[in-house]
Amino acid sequence: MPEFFTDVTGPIPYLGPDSNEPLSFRWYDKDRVVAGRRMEDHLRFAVCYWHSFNWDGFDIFGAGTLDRPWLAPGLDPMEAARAKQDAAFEFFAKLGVPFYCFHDVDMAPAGDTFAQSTANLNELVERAAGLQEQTGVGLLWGTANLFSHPRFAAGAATNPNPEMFARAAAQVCNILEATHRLGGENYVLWGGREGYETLLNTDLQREADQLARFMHLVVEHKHRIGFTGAILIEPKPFEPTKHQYDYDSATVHAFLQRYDLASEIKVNIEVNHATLAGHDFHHEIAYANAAGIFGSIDANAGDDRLGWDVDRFPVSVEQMTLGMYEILRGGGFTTGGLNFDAKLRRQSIDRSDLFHAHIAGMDTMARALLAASLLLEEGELEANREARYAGWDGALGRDIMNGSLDLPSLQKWAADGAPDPAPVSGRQEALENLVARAVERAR
Ligand code: XLS
Ligand code: NI
Ligand code: NI
Repeated sequence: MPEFFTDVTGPIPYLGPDSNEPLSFRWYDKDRVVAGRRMEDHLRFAVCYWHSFNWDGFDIFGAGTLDRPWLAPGLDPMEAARAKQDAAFEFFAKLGVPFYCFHDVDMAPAGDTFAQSTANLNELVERAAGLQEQTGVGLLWGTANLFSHPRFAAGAATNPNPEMFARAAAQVCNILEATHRLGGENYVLWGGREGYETLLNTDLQREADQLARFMHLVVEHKHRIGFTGAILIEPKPFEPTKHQYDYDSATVHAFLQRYDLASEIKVNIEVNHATLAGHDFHHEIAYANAAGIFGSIDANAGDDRLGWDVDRFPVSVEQMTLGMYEILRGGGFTTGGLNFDAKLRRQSIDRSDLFHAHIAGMDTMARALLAASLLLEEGELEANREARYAGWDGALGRDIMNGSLDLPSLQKWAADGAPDPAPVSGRQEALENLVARAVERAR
C-alpha cells in the first residue's frame, strides 16, 4: 500500500526529556516500569478514527482545510474507506500506540439500504482485523454513530418514533458484533442526541424508560455473543442537544441504579465533557471510582474562553496529574485506556501535525502519570486524607455510622457537656504545593 505519512518514518522513538527532536517522545517511554506496570500498560493510549481521519477540518463557519484525500467528493466510497483505513493504521503503527477507537460510520460508508450498510461495515471490519494483526494495534472500543444522520435529529433510543429506536438498535447490533469480532476491550454508548431541545414537546418519563430499554438490549446481546469487554456510557451535559440525559457521572450512576444496570455499565469520562458539566476532570473520575463505575477516559481539553466542545489535545500536566492521581488511586485501568478524542486546529494542515498533536498529548499524560505515581508513592496526600477523617475510627464515629446512635442520643451527647469540637485546617494550599512539587520533581 502507498504510504500516506511520508515525512515520518516511525515508530516515534523515546529520546528523553532533553531531546530537541520534535518527532520524539520526551516522557512517554513505553517499557519503563512505573508503579509496577509498564507505561504502555498504564496509559493504554488510543487514537480516535473520527477526528483524525474522518474530519477534514470543517467547522460551522467554513469548509475543510486538512489534507484528507479519501474524504474528497466523488470517490468510490469503499475505495476511499480502504485508503482511509490504510492511512489510519499506518499512523497508529508509526506513532506507536497500542489501541484505536472508531464509530461504525467512520470506518464504513453508509449504503443505500440498511443491508448494504451492514455489508460495507462487515467488509471493512474484516479488513481492519487483518490490519490489526499486521500492526499489532488493538481496538480499545467501538461505538455507533447515532447522532449524525438526519433520522436521529430527535434522538435514537429516546426518539418519539419507535421505528427510529429499532433502526438505532439494528445499527448497534452490527457494531457491537463488529467490536467483538475485532477483540475490542469496551463498547461505548454516547447519547449524542439522547436529550431534548424543549420540554414543551418532550415526555421525560417515556424517554428515560426507552433509554433504559435500549441499554438492556445492548447488555443482553453482549452476553449472548460472549463479548467480555465493558459497556460504557460517555456522559456529556449538552451539545448537540440543549440538555443531554447522560449529564455527568453522577447522573448516569443514578440512571443505572434506577434501571438496574449499575452492575453492567460503567462510564467513559471525557475531560472536556466534565468541564462543560461544571466539574473538574478529576471530580468525574473520583465520583466514578467511589460509585464503582469507572471505565475509561477520552483525553482532551477545552478552552477557557470557548464553551464549545473544542476537543483540544491535552497539554496541561497539572490538570492531567490530578486526573491520573484519581485513576491510580482507584487501581488504574482494567479494560479502559486513554483515547485521544481530540482534534487538530484548522490551520494544522501538514500531515505531520497529527504526530505533533499526539506526541504532545502522550508526553503530557506520561508526565502526569509520573507525577501522580510519585504523589502516591510518597503518600503525603493519602496520609493527610486519612488523618483528616481519623475521628471516624474512634468510638463516636463508629457508633454514628453503625447506627447505634439516634438523634436523641446525639442530643444527649451534646447536652452532657461534650466540649465544642474545634475546627482544624483543611490545608488546601499546603496540599496544592505538594502537587506542584511532585509535578516539578517527577522524572
Ligand atoms: C462527542 C463525543 C464522541 C464520543 C463517541 O462529544 O465525545 O466523540 O466519544 O461517540
Ligand atoms: Ni466529546
Ligand atoms: Ni468522546
